[in-house]
Amino acid sequence: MQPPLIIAISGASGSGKSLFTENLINAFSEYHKPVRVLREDHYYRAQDHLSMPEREKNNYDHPDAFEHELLKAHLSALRSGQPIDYPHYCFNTHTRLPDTERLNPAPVIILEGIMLLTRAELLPLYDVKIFIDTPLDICLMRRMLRDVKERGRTLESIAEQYEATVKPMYHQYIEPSRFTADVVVTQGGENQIALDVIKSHIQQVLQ
Ligand code: UZR
Ligand code: MG
Repeated sequence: MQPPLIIAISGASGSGKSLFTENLINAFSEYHKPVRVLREDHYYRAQDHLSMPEREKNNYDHPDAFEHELLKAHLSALRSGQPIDYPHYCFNTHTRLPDTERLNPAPVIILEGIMLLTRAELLPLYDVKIFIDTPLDICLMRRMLRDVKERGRTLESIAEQYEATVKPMYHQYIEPSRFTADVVVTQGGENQIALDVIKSHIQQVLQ
């Protein structure tokens, strides 16, 4: 079997990574599941040994908050045709859920996450590197709406996190990682031309 095509999609929190990924997968709905998605969020470190207040104080916008060693091992496994035990993470309790999910390799693997392009040792594992470049004020607005609705946050806690880590860490880690990308996508997850370009690249590989 040919090794999978691995596509990394990165950008700020709220930039439209998940939407871009979703729209890309939908473009392949007529195929028989050739595309598998892995989310970097699932690789946030387990923090069962910490108290809730300690977990709340953690900097989740730093590359070290992720178990990239495990992600790297999983990518290598998928490349060599092995299945992985995909972790699941809970944003309310800030730690891993007890159960993992057995995932088999697929011809195309899409990875999405904020710090994917910040680690030199991960870059050679990606075949295509995409950066979703959305103005930070738009990212913040989306993040506020989402985190209240889906992640059980208050506006106060979102504002605090934004000032303390999200914004400074974006400038320190995520923004510079843009220059490692093969493709920079403006206008977020619904940029149809960008979706078409990536889609035809994937189709070429699938043939
Ligand atoms: P996306 N995050 C949490 O709020 N709690 C956690 O336990 C783990 C992560 C946030 C994190 C980051 N930051 O900005 C965001 N903070 O999840 C990344 N503060 O997720 O790319 O889906 O927005
Ligand atoms: Mg997302």
